[in-house]
Amino acid sequence: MKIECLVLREIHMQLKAPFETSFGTVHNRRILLAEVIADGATGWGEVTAGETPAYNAETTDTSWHIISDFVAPITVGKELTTASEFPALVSQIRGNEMAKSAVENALWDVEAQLKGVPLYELLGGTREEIASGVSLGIRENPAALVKRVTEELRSGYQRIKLKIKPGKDYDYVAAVRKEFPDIRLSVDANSAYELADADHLKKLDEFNLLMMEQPLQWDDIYAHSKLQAQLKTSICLDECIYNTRHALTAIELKACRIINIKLGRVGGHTEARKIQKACCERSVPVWCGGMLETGVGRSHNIAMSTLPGFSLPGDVSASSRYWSEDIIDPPVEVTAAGTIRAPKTPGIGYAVRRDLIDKLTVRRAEWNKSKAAA
Ligand code: OSB
Ligand code: MG
Repeated sequence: MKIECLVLREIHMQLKAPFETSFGTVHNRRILLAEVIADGATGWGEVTAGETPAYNAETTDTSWHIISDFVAPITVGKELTTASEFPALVSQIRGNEMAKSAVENALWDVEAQLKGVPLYELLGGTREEIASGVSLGIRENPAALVKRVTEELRSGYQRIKLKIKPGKDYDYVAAVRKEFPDIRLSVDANSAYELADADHLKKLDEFNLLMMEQPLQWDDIYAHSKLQAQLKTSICLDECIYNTRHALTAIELKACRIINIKLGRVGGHTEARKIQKACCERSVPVWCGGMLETGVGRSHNIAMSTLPGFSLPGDVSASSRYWSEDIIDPPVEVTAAGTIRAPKTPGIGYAVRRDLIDKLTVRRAEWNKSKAAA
């Protein structure tokens, strides 16, 4: 595959409803899309960075800078045998996983199309349908949260994840658990607590949670090992895990019993597959996290979630929960049983709506092989 052209676009999309986590509230998304053309096929990837560096260090703007000034000059014009060779090509760029991931994933889409297979099959996926769960933002009061959970369960979702932060935790979880004693329920703190809060966090053990996601600092695997030793509830790491080495460290230190894999956070499908394999070999369940993606990012998440080891419902849910109009056709839909079917057509398996993307685009840059050679 010769990378002939890379187009980078920034699109603006308004979320149907604001999404509140322990680190802030998002109303409007500024999303970068990478379009890669190789051997005549066009693939798409999405930068999953946030607008602010609150979840991790990357942002929409740092990703624009890294892709424009480093990824594009290194990669456009290069010849690869498979998309899995991409990480080696950009290994001189430290960190910036979300920026690199968008371009790599677009190449996986290209490769699947050139081979005439759905992306999930190229990745080694073993299921045609994935289990879907939802992540619910922080609400004004427990009653409002219970109402929301009721609605999501009615749509069929298989697992409910509640965002929590200090002061909006115990009472909220208690209210949901009281109303729904048997559902699969988890919480996500997005690094809002410290190890000194262990006694407080231990109180959540009584709710029989599926997991407690990333309670402590975003860069502290060791502190999570200290907390996990005191908790009945399984810790799941999200923010802490950027690569397979981090995953192996966390498993070895018993810092968690479950790992959330996000394509952007780990740098793309190649690294995600390595983490999935390492976890599978050690019987550590994994699941696919979300970053309020458009359909492009969502389609890659769906493909990844078909891999072995993705044994827990993920945060990949219907397009209509986020967007009044998604940029893919058809939008991602969830069955009454709370599953999403992986498309069977080559590549990501959804048509990308260029007309709509053009309308939403606020900046655009393009690199092609002749420019890169100059
Ligand atoms: O921690 O999983 C997270 C959204 C933005 C940043 C971090 C997270 C999230 C979510 C939402 O939980 C997942 C989604 O519905 O896309
Ligand atoms: Mg999380």
